[in-house]
Amino acid sequence: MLGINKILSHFGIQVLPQFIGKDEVMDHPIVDMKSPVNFRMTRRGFLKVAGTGLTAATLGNTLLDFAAWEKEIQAAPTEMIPTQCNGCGNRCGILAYVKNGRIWKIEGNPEANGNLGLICPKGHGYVHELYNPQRLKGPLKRVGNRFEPISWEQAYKEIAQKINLILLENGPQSIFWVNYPQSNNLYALRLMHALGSPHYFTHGSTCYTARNAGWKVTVGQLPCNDLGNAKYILIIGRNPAGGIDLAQVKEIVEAKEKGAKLVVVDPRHSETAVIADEWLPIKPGTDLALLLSMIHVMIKEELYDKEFIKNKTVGFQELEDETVNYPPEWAEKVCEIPAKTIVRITREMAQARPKALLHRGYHGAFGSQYLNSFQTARALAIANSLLGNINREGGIIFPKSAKLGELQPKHPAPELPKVQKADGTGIPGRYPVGSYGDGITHAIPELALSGELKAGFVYHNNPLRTNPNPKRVIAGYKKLELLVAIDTVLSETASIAHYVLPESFYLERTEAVDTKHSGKRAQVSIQQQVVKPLYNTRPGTQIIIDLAKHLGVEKYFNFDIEEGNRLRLQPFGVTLEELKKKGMLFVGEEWKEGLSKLETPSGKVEIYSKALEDLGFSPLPRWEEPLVSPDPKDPRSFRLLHGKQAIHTHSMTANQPYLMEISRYYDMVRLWMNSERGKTLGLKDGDEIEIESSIGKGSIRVRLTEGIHPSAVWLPSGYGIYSRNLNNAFGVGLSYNDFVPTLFDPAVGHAMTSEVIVRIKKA
Ligand SMILES: Nc1nc2c(c(=O)[nH]1)N[C@H]1C(S)=C(S)[C@@H](COP(=O)(O)OP(=O)(O)OC[C@H]3O[C@@H](n4cnc5c(=O)[nH]c(N)nc54)[C@H](O)[C@@H]3O)O[C@H]1N2
Ligand SMILES: Nc1nc2c(c(=O)[nH]1)N[C@H]1C(S)=C(S)[C@@H](COP(=O)(O)OP(=O)(O)OC[C@H]3O[C@@H](n4cnc5c(=O)[nH]c(N)nc54)[C@H](O)[C@@H]3O)O[C@H]1N2
Ligand code: SF4
Ligand SMILES: [Mo]
Repeated sequence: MLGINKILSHFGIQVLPQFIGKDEVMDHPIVDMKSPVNFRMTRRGFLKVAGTGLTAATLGNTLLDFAAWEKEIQAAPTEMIPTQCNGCGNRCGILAYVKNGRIWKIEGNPEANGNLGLICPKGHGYVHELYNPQRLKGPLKRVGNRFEPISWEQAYKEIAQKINLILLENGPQSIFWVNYPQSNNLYALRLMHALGSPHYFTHGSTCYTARNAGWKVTVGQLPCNDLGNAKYILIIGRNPAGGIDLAQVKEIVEAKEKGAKLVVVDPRHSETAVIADEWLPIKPGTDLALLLSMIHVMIKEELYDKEFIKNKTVGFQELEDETVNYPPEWAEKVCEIPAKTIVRITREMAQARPKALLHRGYHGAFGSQYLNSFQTARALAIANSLLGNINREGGIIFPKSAKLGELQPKHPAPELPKVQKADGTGIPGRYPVGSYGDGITHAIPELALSGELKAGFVYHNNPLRTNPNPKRVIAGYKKLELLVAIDTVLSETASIAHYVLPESFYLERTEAVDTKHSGKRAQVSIQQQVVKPLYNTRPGTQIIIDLAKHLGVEKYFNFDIEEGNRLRLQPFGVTLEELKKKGMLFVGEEWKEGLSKLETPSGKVEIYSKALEDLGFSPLPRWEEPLVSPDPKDPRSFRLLHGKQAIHTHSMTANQPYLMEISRYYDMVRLWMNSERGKTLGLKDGDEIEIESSIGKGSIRVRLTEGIHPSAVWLPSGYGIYSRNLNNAFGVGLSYNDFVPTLFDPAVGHAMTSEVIVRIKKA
């Protein structure tokens, strides 16, 4: 295994100097409140209202007659338009109701695979952002230390001029685009390819790339869970009731009602642990040890599916040889789950197989957290394989996917770029197991500081707040000759951009047709316009097409959103009109049980991976310590964990007044610490503490609880906003990213965001 030097030095870095402070970003007088992009009402605006005759007195009378007003509103006709929520990446199907041209309410679309008719609190809260006066109202250009309004045409012209100059001087590989993984990502990718750049990124390296890589190497693709039909569900560090997945929660509840058992392995008593039959508070970073010893028990007691192992896997013998080293008594010492419990739950799972599954995971435990995350995901896939549940009812399933129609041949695709991706994803000797499609987004600052990247577009992403080590990220993004942010508000990232292009709010725009494949039958879906845009904003797809036209690559973008959507739907035999009426439609065949050839080199489950061995990595999951661990002799030393609360999404909802009010009301902006550890530090519940890591420090109030492993503290991840333009969120709470150094896992390149030790004391 490659050592720490590779991890820290790949981009020529050490634990990093802080070039400039966050204060510098905060101190930019970002929006000139007196300019026409004013967020307050201008004198002219006031006079306009006054001119309608609505004087204070008549307004007063209107307000007094509330009952009449309410009656009138209730009686007004409503129109229902199905669309997709944009409160987080789940993009649930919703039905939006409009009255008098305003949003009246939203409901879950009962047809939608991903949410089965439900909506979460973030979804309800985020709707109100449509009317948030802090929204961007038109394109902005940075002039010195302030923003000035600029027309779309002029913004496009100036951006294109600058990009073309940079292309001429530095070549196409100096330009990048960061996209939230969403429906128009193929258009953004097409734009980068049209310009000759391979540099398209998503947020994956701070979210899921280790998990995806583990599954991909082992079974060829990322599968889903058939939770609704499972009899035994073991969830390791996934919290669908807090890191919301509505369909999963519904399916878990249904399975439980049918008698299924739910076991949650989480150092923290999560929202999902609340509904579990058993909660196993594991020592963070040691899930690999638990899995290796569960595998040990399955093999030793011959509990596994012998036929599946014989016919559908390679490397079982090597696995047996390796896992003799991991008896439950060994695992107990490492992961702190009693050996007896490990043996019992393994036997129970084997009894229930093949309708027993270990959840495929997401972010929290092994998405992008630890040095051993990739091998943890491999061990998880292998443990499922031993249960013989792969693509079986009630097990781990390969969902049916819907491959969208192509724009070509009508609109030829640009050639693939000839240059390699500078982040090294997919390249032997660099990050060969990393996802080329996602890239290593948190390497962008390094690549900007080294001069390899010169200009970039950041679309629906906020790396200045959502990537680790903000001071380094700020330094990197500030070094760019051109930064264009496409957002709906002045996020941290938008606040330092040279140009800010305002995207229409999701309810104001029709987007590229999307596919959903979380269920047993694929769906196509559409986000469509529900209300007219309130301001001078445009849909993302339109912005991509407009940019292409100005950048001289219009021949690849000779279509509009609607034509693109019709072409996308072509393979499915459904019309755009039908889709618009329903919001989502099932397409393609129903899922069927059984395994044919897998997308791995051997076509089978690769317990032993020759490909990994050839790349210099362990071909089998082996126990590997986390990169760093708290000092057991220091009462102030903890591992810093983080995670979702059901009412917030990443960095994008903290500014929402209703959602933030819930945070305040329930006192949720606190750091979780084990009560016993708190006592040792002389702390009482609610006390202010100081927290410090090698790269940052801050203070926050503490929540003392039995519900967290003593070795760790846990920070809710939706806070710590430092853009002054988001004044409802500004300065509330902390972000884990303020404490996490810039790290790159040697195989995948993920950010290892839980490999951070903090010291805590009473403030
Ligand atoms: N409310 C809300 N829901 C969301 C999102 C959101 O922002 N807000 N975002 C969506 C996205 S992009 C994602 S990636 C998912 C994330 O979904 P999850 O991965 O479920 O969410 P997290 O809160 O990151 O982590 C889940 C749990 O992992 C636990 N954990 C931390 N370290 C360890 C460990 O070492 N071992 C084990 N076993 N457990 C550990 C945490 O205590 C936490 O309860 O949520 C999606 N849904
Ligand atoms: N602090 C913090 N960091 C995190 C996480 C976290 O929870 N907290 N989670 C990690 C995980 S799991 C993930 S997946 C990543 C997510 O990382 P990001 O994608 O950067 O996270 P978001 O906060 O969702 O950022 C979205 C940005 O898009 C903007 N936005 C919202 N709606 C629209 C829209 O309709 N159009 C446009 N153009 N912009 C819009 C928001 O204003 C915000 O600035 O972050 C990772 N890092
Ligand atoms: S989980 Fe909630 S916020 Fe996310 S898309 Fe669904 S309803 Fe919207
Ligand atoms: Mo994520």
